[in-house]
Amino acid sequence: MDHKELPATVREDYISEETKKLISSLPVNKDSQGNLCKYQGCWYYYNTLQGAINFQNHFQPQDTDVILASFPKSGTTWLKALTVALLERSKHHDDHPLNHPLLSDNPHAIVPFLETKLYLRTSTPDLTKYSSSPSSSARVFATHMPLHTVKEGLRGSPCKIVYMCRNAKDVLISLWYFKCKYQKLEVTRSVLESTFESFCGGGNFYGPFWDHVLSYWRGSLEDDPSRVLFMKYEEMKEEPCVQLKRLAEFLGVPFTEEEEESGCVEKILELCSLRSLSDLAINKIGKTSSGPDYKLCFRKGEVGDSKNYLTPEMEMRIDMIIEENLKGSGLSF
Ligand code: PAP
Repeated sequence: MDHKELPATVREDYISEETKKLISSLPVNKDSQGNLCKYQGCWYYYNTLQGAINFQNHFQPQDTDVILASFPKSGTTWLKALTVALLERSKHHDDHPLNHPLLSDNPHAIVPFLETKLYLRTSTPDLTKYSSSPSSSARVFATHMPLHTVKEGLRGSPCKIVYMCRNAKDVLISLWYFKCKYQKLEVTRSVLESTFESFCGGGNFYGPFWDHVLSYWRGSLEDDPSRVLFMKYEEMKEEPCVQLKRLAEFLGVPFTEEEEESGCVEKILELCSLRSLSDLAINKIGKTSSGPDYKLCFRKGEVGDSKNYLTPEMEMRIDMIIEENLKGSGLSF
């Protein structure tokens, strides 16, 4: 990819003098797209670091805010869609199904990322249009930053945070595919191998994966459990109704008996399914102003797809790294 074509998140043209000074004191690293530095235990491209710092210094939380967090390729798009559908459902009964925001916009456009979208270029973004609906006061934002970094921007506000995690091997394969498609590279074993090495070394964008996951896992145990909800992609696939109800309760919008009887849980799951979302015109042809085509958000969405690509040696190595790093935490995949 030509440098001029690099996504804004990867470039280095928004960083302030202060951030440049900070970067000069941080560990640095490089990948095929650009330079990274390690800030508060997590690797960022420089513009994205600026976005994270802008967020930390200037975000004004509201107690009703909802933050959707994840490591990239862990089910963020799905979590955004489900959350929007849950919070919007009172406004979208069967008589107005076509008005639903998910039918005309991509989940990433409805729920923006804090550090890579809202705060990337500015410390004073206009957040007024991000309420989940005009009648509801909940604003919904997303992030790939680890919990301790997010918390600095929340300044003690009791916002609700939902984390979606996914097993490392499927995340890796999803990253590989996305990287090839987004950078218009051929999907080759050699790109897989370099993505694998960088993932296992922990020096990849937002890595190390295990520290990211652990920040939220520990937060969900140590903080007030009504504050951080830890969800797993695999559990969402395995028992979607149970997990959707869990999410609804956590967000303070539990399903009523009447809703359950009328099939509302199943309708939301259907609306937010990979098949339904990827079939919509907006997701087939739309794209963000600076980001990838929306169609790249959707691939297979399967659990265990990594088996089709990783050699037994690769699997063993990644399993060992994850096991070693999660040891004693009580978290397993
Ligand atoms: P992001 O980090 O770019 O936001 P994210 O949405 O977290 O990506 O993850 C993309 C993965 O979620 C893809 O997985 P795959 O490559 O293994 O197929 C994508 O297919 C999957 N995905 C997207 N939407 C859904 C959905 N509605 N239901 C289930 N999985 C989904």
